[in-house]
Amino acid sequence: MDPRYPIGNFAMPAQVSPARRQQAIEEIAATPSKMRAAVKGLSDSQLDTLKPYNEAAWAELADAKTAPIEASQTLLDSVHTRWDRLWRSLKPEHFARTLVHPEHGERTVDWLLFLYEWHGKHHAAHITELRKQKSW
Ligand code: NI
Repeated sequence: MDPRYPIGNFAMPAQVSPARRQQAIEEIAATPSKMRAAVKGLSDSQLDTLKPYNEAAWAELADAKTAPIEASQTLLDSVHTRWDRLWRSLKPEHFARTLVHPEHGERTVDWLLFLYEWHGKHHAAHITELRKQKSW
């Protein structure tokens, strides 16, 4: 397994339905508590070991290096509180709307939804897989 992709690469679901969208919204809503559980009980030095799996440049900034993890958890909670309301406010037709992603070009709102469903699981798995590997 490639440790950078513990749950594999992102792929759009083969079939998109309202129920599948709802599942993605629930998964995104659960991300902050899953991250909290994933890092629970880790020491500062164990948390530093997680850095190689973070985005390289971001991890070099002073706040990423030195801020207590609770600051990041609170940030994640806040972003997801806002985000959850946004996702749940969308009507079925909104998911087909297009946007231009700076790296991926033209995509749909559905793509963004499923990408972020994957993204939360992806980062939580970085931590849980490393904990397994190190027996933390
Ligand atoms: Ni990421």
